[in-house]
Amino acid sequence: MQQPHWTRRDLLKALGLGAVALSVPARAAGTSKRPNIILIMSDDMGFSDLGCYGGEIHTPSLDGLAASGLRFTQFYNTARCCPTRASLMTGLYPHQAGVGHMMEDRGFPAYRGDLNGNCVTIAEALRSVGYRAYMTGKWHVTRYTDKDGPKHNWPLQRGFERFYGTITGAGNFYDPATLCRDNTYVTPANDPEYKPATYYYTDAISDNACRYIREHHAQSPEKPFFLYMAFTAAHWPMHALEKDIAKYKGKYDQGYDPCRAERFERLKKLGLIREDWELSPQAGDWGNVEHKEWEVRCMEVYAAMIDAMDQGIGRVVAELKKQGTLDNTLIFFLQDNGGCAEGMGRAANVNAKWVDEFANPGPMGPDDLQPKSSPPMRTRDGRPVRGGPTTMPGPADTYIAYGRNWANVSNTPFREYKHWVHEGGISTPLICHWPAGIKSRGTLCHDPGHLIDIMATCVDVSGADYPTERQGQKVQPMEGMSLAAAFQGASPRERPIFWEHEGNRAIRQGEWKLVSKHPGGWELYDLDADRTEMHDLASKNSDKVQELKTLWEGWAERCGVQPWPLKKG
Ligand SMILES: [Ca+2]
Repeated sequence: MQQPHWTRRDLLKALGLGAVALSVPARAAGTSKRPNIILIMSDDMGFSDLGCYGGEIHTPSLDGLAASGLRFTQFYNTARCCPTRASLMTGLYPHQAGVGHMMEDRGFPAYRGDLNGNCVTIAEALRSVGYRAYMTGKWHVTRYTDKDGPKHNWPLQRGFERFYGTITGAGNFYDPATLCRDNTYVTPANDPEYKPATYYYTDAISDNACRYIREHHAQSPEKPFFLYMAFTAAHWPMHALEKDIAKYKGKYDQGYDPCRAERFERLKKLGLIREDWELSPQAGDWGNVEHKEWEVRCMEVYAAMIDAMDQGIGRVVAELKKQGTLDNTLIFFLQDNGGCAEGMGRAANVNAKWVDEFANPGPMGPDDLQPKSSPPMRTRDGRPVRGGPTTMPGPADTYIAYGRNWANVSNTPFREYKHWVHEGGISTPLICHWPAGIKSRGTLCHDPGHLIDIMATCVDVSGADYPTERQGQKVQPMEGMSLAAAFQGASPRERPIFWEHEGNRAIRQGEWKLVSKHPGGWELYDLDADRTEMHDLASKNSDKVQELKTLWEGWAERCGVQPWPLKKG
């Protein structure tokens, strides 16, 4: 399926008007019932990992949703776990929700590491029209993780009726820290409600989601539901089941280059990128890799983690079919940030601290909560967790990231990684599937969109009244625009989109993007001509730099963005 060369200018011309938001009925024509909404997000994945985004990883469930749904080619997250989740849940920029950085209280209102009182979650917003809300997976929008501490920003206090997942980020997939059912911490060993033969967090997220769907249809079939599934795949550590890893044996033996080249060609063939964009520079030199077998294994496990997630999404889709509600369920899939270049567990000497110096107190009892989300730590049966290039990743007693060079493959064809706001850090697939409400199926939408648009879309298609007040406090207005126009094949209104994370800054308006990698200066790119950000036009177009810089500064001031590194607030 070869897509025609496209530019935003061409599309606007074709529509004959420039950009006007079309009026779209709040609910799908021909259906009186409000749609169920399932929002699925994965963790630390690159733009081209999924099959339907050019990847070689086996993702038939997501590919199937893409084939009968709509794929966005220029959708954006905020480059990091916590700010993305805060923005996604509230429809605000992360700083406006109080999560400008991660989960520490940095003193400034925009950096409290905890959702503030002036925002609502999608679950809270949809309550006005009778939705029941469920969540499985990673929450990561509150700094309060103590089991006896404040829980005002845990899922059940933020609009969800049931929750199974983790309050913090990262952790061992076989024994996640802060594992929680509703408001109570549990362990894989003592949870009476989930007893699989082998505990694996990705499966647990999918299985509990299927259960909530089943129970919803049994208990309140007349009501619509909102389900938020936040997978921790494929965030480090590289943990996957052997049956899934085995499928990728041999797939990555030739190293980074062929994999990147194949993805680049498939991206073009699928129409996801333009033929004339250049491929960003290669990060790693396979010839110089010392531990090739280990490096290959890292990517095999990464692929297996995504494969397992896709299998779980397949089970969720099957459950919806069984309940007869797939047609009027709007399913979103997206990723929270780009491929991750962090070096967790990759240094040759990590085991000196993780094993040799770690006082290992033996096995844990079934009720002992896993106290650690990263090493030094032990498995539930008392083995110290290991890393480094002599440890093959995958099992519970390993803790290793796949590293910068594979992240560069994941982010093909873009530059940079998680943390940065060049296209490799902030570009995500967005798959929307809704047979009753999406006219254009199997097609691509090239309009830029951002996480903030998900709240606006949920409010729009559900007919909800976005709250102006929550617990006596004023709620900030939504920042995003509904994607419902795009569901009908129309182009949404043009608007600027902004980023700031750890001093990395960007603004996108139309084809123009002004971006800076902290502590460097501004770079300017024409993304219609050069989305891989290879040709900096800043010195040739200082008027455009000034215009966009002024817009960015106005946004930063309005949202409480502080200079990086943060001073004490
Ligand atoms: Ca992440």
